This record gives sequence, structure tokens and C-alpha cells, in this order.
Amino acid sequence: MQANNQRPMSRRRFLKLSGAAAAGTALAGQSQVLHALVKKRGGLQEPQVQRRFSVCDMCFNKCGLIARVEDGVVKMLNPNPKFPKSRGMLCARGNAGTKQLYDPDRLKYPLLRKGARGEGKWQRLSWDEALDHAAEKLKAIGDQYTRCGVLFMAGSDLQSQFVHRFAEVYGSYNVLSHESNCLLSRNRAFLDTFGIVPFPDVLNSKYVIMAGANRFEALVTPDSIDMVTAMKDGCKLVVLDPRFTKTAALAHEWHPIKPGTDMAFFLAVANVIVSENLYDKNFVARNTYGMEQLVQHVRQYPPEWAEQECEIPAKDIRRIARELAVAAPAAIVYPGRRTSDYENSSQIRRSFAIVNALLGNWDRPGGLILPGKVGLSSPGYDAPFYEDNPEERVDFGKALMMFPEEGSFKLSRDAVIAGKPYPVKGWFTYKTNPMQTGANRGKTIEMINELDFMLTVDIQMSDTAWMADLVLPAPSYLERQDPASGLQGGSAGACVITRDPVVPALFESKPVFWILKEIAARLDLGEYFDFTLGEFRKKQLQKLPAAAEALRKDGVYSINNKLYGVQGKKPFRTRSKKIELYSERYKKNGADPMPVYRPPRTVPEDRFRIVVGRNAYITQGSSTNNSLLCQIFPENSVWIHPEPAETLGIREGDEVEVASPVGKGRLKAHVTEETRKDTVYMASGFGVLSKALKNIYGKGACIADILEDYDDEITGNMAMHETMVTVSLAQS
Ligand SMILES: Nc1nc2c(c(=O)[nH]1)N[C@H]1C(S)=C(S)[C@@H](COP(=O)(O)OP(=O)(O)OC[C@H]3O[C@@H](n4cnc5c(=O)[nH]c(N)nc54)[C@H](O)[C@@H]3O)O[C@H]1N2
Ligand SMILES: Nc1nc2c(c(=O)[nH]1)N[C@H]1C(S)=C(S)[C@@H](COP(=O)(O)OP(=O)(O)OC[C@H]3O[C@@H](n4cnc5c(=O)[nH]c(N)nc54)[C@H](O)[C@@H]3O)O[C@H]1N2
Ligand code: SF4
Ligand SMILES: [Mo]
Repeated sequence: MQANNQRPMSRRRFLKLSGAAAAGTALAGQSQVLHALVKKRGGLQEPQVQRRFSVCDMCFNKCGLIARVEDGVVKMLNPNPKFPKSRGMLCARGNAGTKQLYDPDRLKYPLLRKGARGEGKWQRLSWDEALDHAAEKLKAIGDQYTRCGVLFMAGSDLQSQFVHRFAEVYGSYNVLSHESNCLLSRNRAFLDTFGIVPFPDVLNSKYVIMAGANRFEALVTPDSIDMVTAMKDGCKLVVLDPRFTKTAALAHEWHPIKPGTDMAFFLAVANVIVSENLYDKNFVARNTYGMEQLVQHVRQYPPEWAEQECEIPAKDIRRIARELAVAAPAAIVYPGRRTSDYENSSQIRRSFAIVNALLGNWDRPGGLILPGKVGLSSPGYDAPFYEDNPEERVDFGKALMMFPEEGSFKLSRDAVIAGKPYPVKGWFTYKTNPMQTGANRGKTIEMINELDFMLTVDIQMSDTAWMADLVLPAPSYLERQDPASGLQGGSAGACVITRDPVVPALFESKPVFWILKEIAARLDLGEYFDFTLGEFRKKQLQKLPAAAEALRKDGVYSINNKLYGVQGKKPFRTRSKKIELYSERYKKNGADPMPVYRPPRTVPEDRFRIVVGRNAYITQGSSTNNSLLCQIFPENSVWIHPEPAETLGIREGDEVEVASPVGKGRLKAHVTEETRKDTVYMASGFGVLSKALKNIYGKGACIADILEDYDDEITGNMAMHETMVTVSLAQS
């Protein structure tokens, strides 16, 4: 089922590779890095071994780990069994974390662009020179335009909060995270239905439907682990996915749904549950708003109608609805994670939320449960006021109900290109790689070309760093101290985590906290960063007296919150104080108050819909250069069904061109029945522009170059599954 035809890697072989003994040119490079850094111990002395707690950062899950450090070198990463969210698990990427630390392609010192953008000519700077330069440029943009003329963007990280703090005290409210390319439409839908974004209690569930979620490849802890355990205990898993993913392979049922039609399926499920009186009547009467309207509304959506739209047989839809109702309340329509897919994704996910409400699974074992309280304190500050600033963010008002704190990458980018409503001429990016993860790379380049100054803080020369003016090297998670943070995890409950360096920072890398503190001092904003990370963390933990000791002893502080019955008789945090099946607020904002089905864009005869999706060896668009992971997954290919492949004369391994109205890419074809005839798929993170990513430069094609940039009309969340492409044999 792998996209490429390589020898499958056994766990034994993988661990051998991830241990000290290593083969291959890339790894030889790594040992050179190590030899240069670590003093040799003489003779046959036993190594000095230490075990240090940390938290994996190869993706956002933050699984607990114990690093084995031999003579100052991190030799192996093992799972921390006391960690409630990840328990005894560290995935392939987590194991490969040592190769992130000892990557010869790591950024080593500050670099200033010399040639044209993207030409790859750099001048090494001292830290003082780099920080002076950054401060000068930020000041100049603030003076010439306004402070909102600088856009800040930080990926998922414990230190990202300092980028937000810096932006606020510098005076810009143009701050983005990765979230508008990820999950905001899911958040919108569940928040607006239940008043809070819940966690699925997968572990105790008897029936789970996953639609557009691939938990056995797109790992989310504890859900991925809990799903396996629950299935052993008799839980049924039904998967709707246009591709036969690993999750589909292990599920009890897989339905290759027509992309973009999930709402038809779930409205029909609601139709059956309502018309056959299968819903939880007490629960619905007590807790919901708009049941009468919903009953009327779903009448128009029977399974026979839905079958025509989603291509799942009516008898299966009817059966699944009944099975869900029998298993309720320990039954879940899984809320999902990445919902950067369709222009109506918020409404699609609203239909998921509404079926959950009908099942009465709220706040009960095996259903949707509330996030537990963590109790970290957040040290506050009063940001200065800038009189000449515009009224609103640059993307304000461009979506019906945008999250004001999150904004929209796509809509901000459009605004920067247009220079409207006001000029944005600076861009600060930290730990995010929108050149690979924002649809329509051409437009990201267009945006960058509008800028006076772009600063990127990364661990490697990502494609985004490659386009920047100033590139600053950050330490990896194994080398840095971080603040504390609260994690949530379904039935695993809440916990507090932190990081301390497992080994000292390599090269000249510096954490973003230090970078921001230094720039702030140069801009007369030093008072807002007048503390150390240690002091900050101490303040965060002041109301959790047992936390510091638990973190020291176990590497995690678990909080024993009550898991069920937390809502009790408390009102829901919605306008009606109930679960909103019908939303007056949506109506007021110009959105449908209940999800109304509109068919997705038609796929023309000679084209395919292209979809994004994960595999277990790649994190979003950016771990592909890792010297261990790139051996397992060295390049991407385009999945195409055998029937259209035959018509197009395409065979397995042929070089093909995938083209959309905005871009094209050349890569190998993977001819497989594991995707629908009308749908093609490519893994992300290849076709890089950065020549400094030596393991993968020249490999595969970049899906961000091909994807058009549509967005969800309610949130402005990027919609990445709305692009139609041609696939043809490449001309040599
Ligand atoms: N290994 C790994 N794990 C990860 C990550 C990673 O990069 N790598 N990233 C983490 C992050 S940030 C996130 S947000 C999550 C994402 O987790 P998921 O959202 O579960 O994962 P994706 O693979 O992005 O997308 C899910 C699936 O949707 C399918 N799909 C496409 N169109 C449709 C449709 O119209 N209907 C239906 N029903 N299915 C459709 C795709 O084929 C794909 O298999 O994973 C997290 N875990
Ligand atoms: N084509 C495509 N686009 C996508 C997705 C997809 O699957 N395919 N997924 C979407 C989703 S769900 C999400 S969440 C977003 C995520 O989008 P991004 O936030 O762009 O996530 P990553 O691709 O993981 O990029 C993380 C960046 O941080 C750098 N980095 C890693 N560790 C460190 C560190 O310790 N310090 C610093 N300073 N930098 C570090 C990496 O080198 C990389 O450049 O992408 C979205 N866009
Ligand atoms: S899922 Fe894997 S990569 Fe992500 S934090 Fe956990 S171990 Fe690390
Ligand atoms: Mo994500």
C-alpha cells in the first residue's frame, strides 16, 4: 500500500537504522557531525549513560519520550510509559528524532540573503549583526507603513506563544498559526454546535465512523492507540475515504465515498435516525435547540437520495444509522482533524456534529467528552497602544465567521498581494513552512515578492527559509528549554508537559524566545521579555504545587479530572445555552443555520480531483529530508486507478505530469486500485526548491504547487481538495 515500490522495512531493520550503527552517505555525513562535536573517550571505557525525559516534537502530538544519552550523544529515543497520552508508543518519526538533531543539513548560523530570492546565495552573519538587522527592518516597516505592516506566523510549538506576545507588543494584530491550513472548520462546527470542541472517547466506544480521517497513518495520540484497543474489545470501525488507507485496511468496513459528499451521507444518517425514532429522546428534549427544524430539514435527505450523491448504497447508509443508534451513546461520528479540504467544510463537519447530538453521546463513556482543566497560570502583560494602526486585521471580514485570533493564511496572503486594505511588507515565520503547506505555492512566492523583509526561524533550510531575507537557526526539541504546556487527550485526560535540554544546543542555534527577547530589547520593548524561560515556567506552575516534582520524576504531570458527567446541568456555551442543531447565529452571519447539501464541483471527464493525505513517515510538508525517514519514503508518486491509467497509457513507475490551472509537477505514477477512478493523490513535502535539503532535492513533485487555493466560506480555512488536475505521460 506504500506509494512507492520499495522494500518494506521491518521494525528490526528500522530500529537498527535508527540506532548508532548507520549506513548510507547521508548517515556518514551525520557521524561526521557527531565526531566534530563530541570529544572521544579513550580506550575501551564503558560509555556514560544517562536517561533524560523529553517530549517528541516530530509532530504536534507531543508524545512522551526518554532519551538515552551516551557520552553526551543522543543514541536512542524510547517512549515514556508513564505518559498518559502516548503511553508506550513512539512512532517511526518519533524514533527518527535523533536524525533531526544530528542532521548535517541543519541550519548552523544566521544567514543573510545575498543573491536574488530563492537563488540560494547567503552571507554568514554574527548573531549581533543578524539581530541588529532584524530590529532595523522591523522598525523601518513600522515607521513607513504601520506596525500592522508586519505579519507574524508561528507553527505548533510551546514557544509559539512568544511570537504572539512579540507581535502584540510590537503592535501587529496580523498573526497566523498553522491552524487555518489545518482544522479550523472542524473547530468552528463543533464549537458552534456544542459550545466547546470535544475530544472523542475512542477507547470506550463501541462504534466509530471515521470520515476524512486516517488514524492509523495520520497519528493522533491517544486516538490512534485507543482505536486499536477498542477494536480488540469489540468496537466497530467504519471508514469513509476515497482512498484505501491503512485505516480503511484495518476497518470493519470501507466505503470509497465520492469526495466532497460526506454531508449527503450524514444528513441521510440523520434522516434515518429521526424518521425511525432512533434518537435519544430524553437527551435531545433536554439539551438541544432546533429539533423541530431539523426534523423538517432532514426529510429531504433520505438514503436513496444520498446514494446518488455519495455513491454509498442506501441500504448501507440505513444499516449504519441503525447500528450507530444501537451502540449509542458509546458511538461516535469522529470529529476529525485536518479539515482543510472543501469550501463548505464547516458545514460538512456541522453534519457530523449534529448526528453526534442525536446519538446523545455527549459527556458520556464512549462518546464525545469535554477537555479537562489543566490549571496552568498565564503570566500577563499590558501591550502598548499604537495610535496609527488600522482598525482590523488584514484578512478581516473576508469570511463569514473567521476566528479573530487565528485569521486565515489564504486570505491574509491575498491581502498582502493586493496591498489592500493596507500594505503588509514584513513577514516573520517561525516553525512553519507555508511554501510547502499552503496551497498554491506560486501565490506564496508572489506574496513574498511583495515584501521588504522576511525573517524565518527554522531548524533546516526549508522552502520557506529558502525564500527569506534573514534565516535564523533554531535548536531542536532535544536541545531546548521550553515553557510548560497542557495537553488534552480524550479518555487519557489532561496532563502538563515541558522540555529541558537533553543535550546542549549544537552550532550557533538559538531558541526563538531568545531571538525575540533580543530583538525586543533593540526596539525598546525589552520590558515585555524581562524574564528567563525558567522564571516564566515557574509562574505557569504556581497553582500546581505537585507539577514540578512530577515533571522531574516522571517526565509528565497527569491531572485526574473527572472524565464524564462534567457538563452536568451546566448550560452549553452557545447562544441558546443548548446544543444548536439550528443556529440563529449562522443565519445572522449569512450562513445556513442547518447544513444544506450542495453537490461538490463536478470532475470533468478528462480530469481528476486531487486530494491531500498523510502517511506514517512524513510530518505535513517538512520531515522528508530526515536521513532515516527518507530511506523509507524517498520520493512521492501520484496514485492513479488502473482503469483511467490504462486509457491514458500510464503504467506503474512511468514518469507523468500532473497539471492544474495554477501549477504542475513531474513524478512517478503509482497505478493502484487503492484510490477511486476519479481521484488522484500525492504525498506532501517533495519537489522542494531548497537545494540545501540534500536528501530530497530533485525528488518527486510538490503538491502545494499544483493545489488551487480555495477556502471554506465560513472560516477562511484553506480548502485543498477543490482542484481538478490532468495526468499525462511526461514528455522526455
Ligand atoms: N504520520 C503523520 N501523522 C500526523 C500528521 C502527519 O503529518 N503525519 N499530522 C498531524 C496533523 S497536523 C493532522 S491535522 C492530522 C490529520 O489527520 P487526518 O485528517 O486524519 O489525515 P489526512 O491524511 O490529512 O486526511 C484524511 C483522509 O481524508 C481523505 N479524504 C479526502 N477527501 C475526502 C472526502 O471528501 N471525504 C472523505 N470521507 N475522506 C476524504 C484522504 O484520502 C485522507 O486519507 O494528522 C496528524 N498526525
Ligand atoms: N500539501 C499539504 N499541505 C498541508 C498539509 C498536508 O498534508 N499537505 N497539512 C495541513 C495541516 S493539517 C497542517 S497542521 C499544516 C502544517 O503546516 P506547517 O506549520 O507548515 O508544518 P510543517 O510542514 O510541519 O512545518 C514545520 C516547519 O518547522 C520546522 N521545524 C521543525 N522543528 C523545528 C524546531 O524545533 N524549531 C524550529 N524553529 N523549526 C522547526 C520544519 O523544518 C518546517 O519548516 O499544513 C497544512 N497544509
Ligand atoms: S505521533 Fe510520532 S512524531 Fe508525533 S509526537 Fe508522537 S512519536 Fe512524535
Ligand atoms: Mo494539522
